[in-house]
Amino acid sequence: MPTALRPDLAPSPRANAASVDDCRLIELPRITDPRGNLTFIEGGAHLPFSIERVYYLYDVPGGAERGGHAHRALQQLLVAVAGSFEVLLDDGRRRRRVRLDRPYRGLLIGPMIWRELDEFSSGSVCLVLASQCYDEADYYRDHAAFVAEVL
Ligand code: T46
Repeated sequence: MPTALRPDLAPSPRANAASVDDCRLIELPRITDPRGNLTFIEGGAHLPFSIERVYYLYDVPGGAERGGHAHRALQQLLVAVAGSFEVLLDDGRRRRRVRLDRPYRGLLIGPMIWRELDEFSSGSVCLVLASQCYDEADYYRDHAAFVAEVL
């Protein structure tokens, strides 16, 4: 029997699991101007989702960490609209760190990716555009429970 047809080698149910490699940086439009620069984000044009919620993290004290959870369905775009911070991405198998430090660059994070935010610079602001309104039931706040779900 050809290998491709052997049922014991069929793709596992987790074959389409979310990967940290699916989290991508998006370059946003930049209108440069001597009066100051402008960047805009349109749901249909720049994001694979329509924007249902906007929130932002600010006045983050030095050494603080945010996040520490994954979402079942939520998609988000994170932008360092001021200053910089780092995002640790974790799909349960691999981890990757991304630094955000430009107001015209966003990080897209899909469902089932654990994220932790740290290394906030003084005065930094993390803008988040989200595909759904806040719903605590969408969160995995326990890392072991998240890993058990994705592996
Ligand atoms: C994420 C990172 C980047 C609300 O009531 N509405 C909201 O829209 C949000 C985001 C939070 N909250 C409440 C829930 C908690 O009582 O605000 C409190 C702090 O939320 P949390 O501890 O989840 O905040 P972060 O900064 O750790 O995480 C947030 C988002 O929850 C999360 O989706 O990816 O920012």
